[in-house]
Amino acid sequence: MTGKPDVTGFFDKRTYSIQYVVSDPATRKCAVIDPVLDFDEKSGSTATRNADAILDYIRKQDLEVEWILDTHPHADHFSAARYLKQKTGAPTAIGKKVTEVQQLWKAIYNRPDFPADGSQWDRLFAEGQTFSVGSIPAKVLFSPGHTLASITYVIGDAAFIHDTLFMPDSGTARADFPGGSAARLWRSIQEILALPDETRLFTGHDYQPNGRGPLWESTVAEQKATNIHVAKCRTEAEYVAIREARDKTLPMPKLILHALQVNMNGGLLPEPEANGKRYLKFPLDALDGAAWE
Ligand SMILES: N[C@@H](CCC(=O)N[C@@H](CS)C(=O)NCC(=O)O)C(=O)O
Ligand SMILES: [Fe+2]
Repeated sequence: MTGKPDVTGFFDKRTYSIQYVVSDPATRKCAVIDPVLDFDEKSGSTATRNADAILDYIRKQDLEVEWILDTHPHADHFSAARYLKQKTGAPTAIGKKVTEVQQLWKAIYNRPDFPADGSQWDRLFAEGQTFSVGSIPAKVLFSPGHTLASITYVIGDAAFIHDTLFMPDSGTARADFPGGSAARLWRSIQEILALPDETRLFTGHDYQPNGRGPLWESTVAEQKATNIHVAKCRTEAEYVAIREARDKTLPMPKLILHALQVNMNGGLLPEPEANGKRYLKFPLDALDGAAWE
């Protein structure tokens, strides 16, 4: 048994997202984390370029997909979990609290019949739940704050922390989406920073501060020493003040209203109407107080 998975990141330039293939060299089993389904909001076109590149890599590396995992219901892109399930037959999973996010958003979209029960995924992970990727032990930590349902996957010596900490020069994720909380994000970050210093941390976005090339891997020790939002904060109150002030200046992600209706449905696009076309639904004046571009 090895506790050190191979980790390959796939950077999506359109959304600054990092998608991961995490594999066990001993058994060639792998998990895919946070795959992106491409979407162009200007033309309404969808595509599977990112997901197909991941499938291509998996084929070339002779890997077998054991899990398709999401860290949280994303607000800036569609999840390709359903597409990858259809292609590989592997089970999809997300954190159990996704049902609370579904409750919130079914009200925002006024969809009283939407089943907010998590039945759109094969597995809903509870806090502390264990599973494995091949022979590598994996564990789920609840990491709410950015969203209510956010989780961290600790797989061997690697933690997939998505939108909690970004790279040290980029700080931390925002906490102002419906159900978000800066104080809870601070506590989730402290839990991640309590992992062993050498733990490899893989983030979910890299917004490339100062135009540098994309980066996504750090360690607990590096984050503790140099993360621009965390290293200088002594207390939760200090962090919350910095986070909330910054969040007030951030416009909503350009795809938040597109993405949540798809992602609360496990990445399944709306069913086509009688003419064979799919349609999205947009609430107006539903996200009060958001900064304008
Ligand atoms: N400009 C991006 C913003 C995306 C965004 O808000 N990303 C979230 C993660 S889903 C975040 O935490 N951003 C932190 C920041 O922009 O400082 C978009 O429109 O998609
Ligand atoms: Fe996010």
